[in-house]
Amino acid sequence: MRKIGYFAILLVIILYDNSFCQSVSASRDLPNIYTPGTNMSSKIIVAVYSPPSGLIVNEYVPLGWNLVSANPAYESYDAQIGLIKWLFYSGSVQSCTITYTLAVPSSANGEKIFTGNIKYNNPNHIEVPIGGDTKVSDTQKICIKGDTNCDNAITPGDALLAFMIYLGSHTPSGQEICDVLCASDFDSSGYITPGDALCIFREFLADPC
Ligand SMILES: [Ca+2]
Ligand SMILES: [Ca+2]
Repeated sequence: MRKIGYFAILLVIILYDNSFCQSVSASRDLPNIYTPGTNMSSKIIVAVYSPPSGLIVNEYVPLGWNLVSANPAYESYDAQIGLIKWLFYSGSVQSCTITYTLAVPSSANGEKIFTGNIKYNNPNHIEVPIGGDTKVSDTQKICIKGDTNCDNAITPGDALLAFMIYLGSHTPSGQEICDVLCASDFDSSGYITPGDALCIFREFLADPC
């Protein structure tokens, strides 16, 4: 009897889990840098795990950055709010890479933000943000491994800052003069971990990892 009870609980967990399982995800891939007065291409990688009947992809690009081309073709483009919309339905809802090109104004400078979301029914309405890159800048920030606070010296404070970023108790604002996330990921693993913080501290001690 107890086994049946466990089985029932397990079944409920599986069903509950499946009902919240995301069947589509999307991730943006921006270049590292943009050049004012030229075209810039961006990608949205759409992964479909279980195809819904329809899918809307909304991408908000910086205002004044006009759309030059898109593949696959977009459904609508509103330059006033910088919204490009793609619509996929029935057989066309499948994993794909959307590529689009924008004309960067010659007056553009600083950091520019990209946001977006995907919408579909599964069977309830689901809206999730497009993940991946959200920012592009006209200048590439310098990354000195371990110098997380951009002061050109490696100190215990840098190790602490990397550890705080790992804990989520500090989020770089993007206004820093160096690339803080790159500096914090000491071993270039793609993740900021306590090991990175430790290696930064050992770098300060002149006892490198
Ligand atoms: Ca420092
Ligand atoms: Ca790392």
